[in-house]
Amino acid sequence: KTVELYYEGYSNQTIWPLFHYFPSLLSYDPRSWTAYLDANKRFRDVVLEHLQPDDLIWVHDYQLMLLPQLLREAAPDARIGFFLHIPFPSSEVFRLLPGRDELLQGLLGVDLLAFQTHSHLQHFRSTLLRIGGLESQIDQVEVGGRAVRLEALPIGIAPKEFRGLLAENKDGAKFLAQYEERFRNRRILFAVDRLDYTKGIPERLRTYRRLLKTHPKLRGNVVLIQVAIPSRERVSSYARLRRRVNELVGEINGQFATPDWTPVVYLHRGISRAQLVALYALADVGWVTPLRDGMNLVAKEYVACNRGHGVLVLSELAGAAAEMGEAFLVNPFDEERTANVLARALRLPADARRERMEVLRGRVERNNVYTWGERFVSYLAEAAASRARRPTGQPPLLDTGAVVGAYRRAKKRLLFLNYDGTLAAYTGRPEQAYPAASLIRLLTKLAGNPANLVALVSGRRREDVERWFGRIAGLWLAAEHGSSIRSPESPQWEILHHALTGDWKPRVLQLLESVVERSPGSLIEEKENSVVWHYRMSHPEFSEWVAGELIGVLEGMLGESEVSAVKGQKCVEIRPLWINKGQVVEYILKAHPNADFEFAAGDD
Ligand code: GDG
Repeated sequence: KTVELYYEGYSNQTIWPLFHYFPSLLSYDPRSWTAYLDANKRFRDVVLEHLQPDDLIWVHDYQLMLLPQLLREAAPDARIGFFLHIPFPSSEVFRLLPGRDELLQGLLGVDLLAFQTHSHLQHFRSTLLRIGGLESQIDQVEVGGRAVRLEALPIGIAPKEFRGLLAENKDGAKFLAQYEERFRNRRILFAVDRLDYTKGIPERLRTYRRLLKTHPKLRGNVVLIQVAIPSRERVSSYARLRRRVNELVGEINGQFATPDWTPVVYLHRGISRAQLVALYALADVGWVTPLRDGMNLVAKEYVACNRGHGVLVLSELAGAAAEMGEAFLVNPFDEERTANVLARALRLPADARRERMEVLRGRVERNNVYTWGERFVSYLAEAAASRARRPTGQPPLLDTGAVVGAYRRAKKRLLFLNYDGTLAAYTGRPEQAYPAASLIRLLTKLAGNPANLVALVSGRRREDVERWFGRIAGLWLAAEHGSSIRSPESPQWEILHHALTGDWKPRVLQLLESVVERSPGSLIEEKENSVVWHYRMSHPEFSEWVAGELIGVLEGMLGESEVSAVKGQKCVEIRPLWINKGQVVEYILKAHPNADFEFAAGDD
């Protein structure tokens, strides 16, 4: 039951169609999600049973996208990599997936995450940003202080093993001789795919029909050999496809065949590897036109086995197209143009065919499956080693044991704690980030210890800080980045700096209002000494660009004044230059020169 819901269900009726840009074929049953989770957990349990300290764990493909994080939770130090064999879709398509957030989290449990192409990697990054709210770099993303390395590692084949079958006296060579005899004087177009709607088989057959219609001279002189291996036959969309392909083959042969010529030779079954390489070697055209494909190995196998006389007609929607620019690249949905490209490819002089094929072959030889595997494994080992050293881009982690020891030994401790992004996570709107009851309890306990001086140093307005934390006994409060401070003994705020006079605020507010108009979802926060434009809820890339533009305009506008624009976490704050949280530290240190433990936590 689990296998059916997990494999035929969530894997092949939900993820597969969606990741190949067929949202209309997506079907989703909530029970299949439970089964997917269950199956991934079972894989985890088996891996954990066998895991040794020096192992590398390499997880493959879309059926196991939850496994990395499940493993990470159970074995935090494990070295884990993941390779996705199918495309990673654009974020707008990924958005449609039930379970999308869990899948993203699941994948991010790795040290190394690799895709077939740079485009898939870019789609993943933009999905992280738009759906997960996570910024990333071209080759890595940080998740909770841990770096995840991102790579595009196109898979290859084992070219020599394929070609080996064509050596003298080998089975491949024998089949080739038979086929040459059988198809003498005819040019062969060859296609082999799993019978899958992503492979573009009906489109190819229709294109072939068009080719025969518009190029009558080809009739009797070309043969399309289409091998379609039965696949996932219990899924209804596959059964429908099978009927459609049968009909088309029947129609074309019925319309064009003559007593001594069959236009389409159709095999609905697998063939031996020896027969396969013989057909690759024979074919004048390798016709590889999926509607979407992670890579497509058939294209590479054809190139490896071809004797230099053939041409590769390749869909630009296959991952392989990124590395195979010397092929004839086509859009398989455009049947008219594809038919013309085929006619042109068949007319191409032998020299030009050989030239293209040689370049392609060189690349298939070099980027083979062994170099692919070695690269993956060495990148994974590197990524895991740098995680173990320290998370990239971050200051070194504090040694918790040492901090706790120093805390225990100290007689007078000073603790400076920032609020947003430090004690509370960022939320869409600033007012939603109120403190959890557990945080209030913790601060009450810390501040209640007579050996501690705890100061909450926030950028927020006095009212907010006071409303949330004003009743905690012994707690120092600092608001608006340290422009005012309140000691626990007095209910009065002490102003470290008085608000500036001058007309900067109305001018800045007017400018910000126009920016809010252009960036839906963004908002303005007004404080006594400063103004903030928040854009966490706005379009991530556009608003980042607007923030840069805004700072430029503000710099010109504020010129030599005492006020400047500072970029914060998804916000731009306009405030007097002299305001900074450091002055709170200075103020308190001066009053407590005997402190023997000073601890500050903040994110800005
Ligand atoms: C996934 C991704 C990605 C086919 N017919 C016969 C036969 N084959 C072999 C071919 C080739 C393989 O099956 C098919 O590989 P593809 O890459 O074309 O496609 P998927 O199965 O969809 O694989 C794909 C791949 O993973 C690897 O990362 O390229 O994009 O979808 O090797 O030769 N072999 C034999 N008889 C057949 O009739 N012996």
